[in-house]
Amino acid sequence: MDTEIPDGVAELARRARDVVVLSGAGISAESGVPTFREVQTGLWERFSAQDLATPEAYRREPALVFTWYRWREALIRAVPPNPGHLAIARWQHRLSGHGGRLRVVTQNIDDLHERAGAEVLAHLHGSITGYRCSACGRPASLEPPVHDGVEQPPAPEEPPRCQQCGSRIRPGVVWFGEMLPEESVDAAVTAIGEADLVLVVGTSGMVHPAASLPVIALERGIPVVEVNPEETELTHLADHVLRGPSGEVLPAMAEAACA
Ligand code: BV8
Ligand code: ZN
Repeated sequence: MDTEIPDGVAELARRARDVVVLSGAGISAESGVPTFREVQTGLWERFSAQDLATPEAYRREPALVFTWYRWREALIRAVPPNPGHLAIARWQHRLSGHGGRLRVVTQNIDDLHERAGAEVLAHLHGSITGYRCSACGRPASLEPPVHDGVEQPPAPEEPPRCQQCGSRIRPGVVWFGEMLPEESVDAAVTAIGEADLVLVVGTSGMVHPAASLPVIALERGIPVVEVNPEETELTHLADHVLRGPSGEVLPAMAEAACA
């Protein structure tokens, strides 16, 4: 299905010189990475992602939480970027070659934007590969996990210990109740403050403070385009809504922009 982009939006894409893309889990859905809203399966059914993505859960059950992240990391490493990621990368390259820029601000902890060839300005919620010591913060580089294609995480394994201080290693992600990296938030706020077009792609707009970033664009009176198959908490902020999967909509947007 080649997606039709309304003329008004195609014109915005063509004219934009300073684009910001705010992406959420939905942009990786077509690569096969489950979004946060999708239910967990099997023995993990009793936990919601929300319950596991917290410092309390890690303190209470470090092996369970650590294993869940290692399984998610293995899954992410096993799937390719999809046409939506590739379209953003193409658009970014085209703009930087013509005196413009496209900056990516993502809530996602996967590296699919990067593997599609795009530069990412900010990972607001950290990265699945950025393991560090839970006490002294020393970065830890772990061997990539094995992905034997199982539908659910393996039996919980104890996290490795920090070589410096012996404390447990934790995932380099921002858990619920934890502050977002200040430099990431500042970079995102600055970018949206300078943009002439903001795309909000594949996010339910339920997690703060990331969800409040598009409000900056609204206050500045610059156009906000939502790309999502469903209505979200941010739909009311958008000037234009493209109701469809990002893997189909974004290539059509990039096509219009690069025409
Ligand atoms: C903080 C990393 C200060 C971990 C994540 C009450 C009101 C307001 C706020 C709060 C509140 N109570 C608590 C809070 C604060 C809390 C929060 O916002 N809670 C929400 C749930 C109410 N926020 C925090 O705790 C943040 N920190 O506020 O610090 C502070 C400090 C101390 C005490 C209090 C406050 C930290 C938030 C970061 C949490 N970490 N990720 C990990 O990944 O394991 S968030 C995680 O969930 C993801 O990163 C992502 O951001 C979020 C999921 O959201 P989405 O990305 O939108 O994904 P989702 O599954 O929800 O939706 C998918 C979308 O894709 C859908 O719209 C779907 O339609 C669409 N889609 C599907 N297919 C496609 C598609 N779109 C396009 N194409 C497709 N094919
Ligand atoms: Zn340490």
